[in-house]
Amino acid sequence: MIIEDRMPEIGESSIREKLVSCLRADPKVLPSMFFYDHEGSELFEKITKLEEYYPPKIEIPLLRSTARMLKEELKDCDLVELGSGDCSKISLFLNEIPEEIRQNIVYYPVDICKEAIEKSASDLQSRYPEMGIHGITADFLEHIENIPANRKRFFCFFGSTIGNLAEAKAMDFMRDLGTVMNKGDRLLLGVDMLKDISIIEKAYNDSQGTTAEFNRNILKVTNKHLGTNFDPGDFEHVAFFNKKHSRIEMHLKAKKDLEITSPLLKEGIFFKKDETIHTENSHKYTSDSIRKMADAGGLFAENIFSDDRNWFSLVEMVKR
Ligand code: AVJ
Repeated sequence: MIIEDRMPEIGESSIREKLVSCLRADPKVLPSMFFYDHEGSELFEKITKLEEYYPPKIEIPLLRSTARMLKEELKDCDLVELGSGDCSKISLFLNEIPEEIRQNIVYYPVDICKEAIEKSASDLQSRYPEMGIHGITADFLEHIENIPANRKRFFCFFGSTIGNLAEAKAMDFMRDLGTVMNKGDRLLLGVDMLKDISIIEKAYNDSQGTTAEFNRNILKVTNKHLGTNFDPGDFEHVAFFNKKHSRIEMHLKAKKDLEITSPLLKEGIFFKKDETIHTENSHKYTSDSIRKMADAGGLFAENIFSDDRNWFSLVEMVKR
């Protein structure tokens, strides 16, 4: 097992600069990557278990059935997972792959979080001693070319994480990925599909308030980095479907006029009552928008594996 660090050191000062410019923008935003500190990751874990949050409930059985369909494609390849996290999804997938095939796979988990890679790669190695593992810490959204290319590659990007990217950014990402892929390389992309809007909105407005807590946690993360005095209780969780962009938007809405201060900032950050911070987009796809993404990467959507209601899809794309 190899673990390789390809993360250029991102300094705390550039994180602060980023956060300040987002909070001084009009309208205010916070990048959704800041949800995931330790507490945020635990809250997201809790979300995945909620009754209303349907995506993992469909993606998990779909991963199993799709793996059984794709095992021939996995022969003698480098299996590269973007945003591998705790590797729980790939292990569902690998479980369905015969050991003779696993023997000749090298699995490359790629994640921004070094601790996640180290822990999950060694867990996985003990479950699948016959398989090669080469973990890489990298921000694949910024530096996809940091992933080594040796053999035929099979990329996986699960969880509809691509849905966090606005349309233009998703197209950029697909183009960059398409550029590093060689002819015949494949991508299996998890996407949450457009469906009855009330079902989508419920998934982001759960009755226990876990998504609200997850949303507000971004303010605590901001406080840690920026020394600000955000009180999460001063903000209301708002999540709604934006039809024009086919996405759920999450916002935090100020309950009253506020001035946020920090010893690190010369000037305060001001909120009018009802002013919002846009914290996340989660796009919902159709076969048309899937095709557009494939086109952007010079890829062909060869198979769309879905559940019977077509709520979530694993799209198999091939580089032309
Ligand atoms: C992890 C990005 C797929 O967009 O559904 C869950 C994050 N946000 N509830 C999503 C999330 C609110 C999630 N992704």
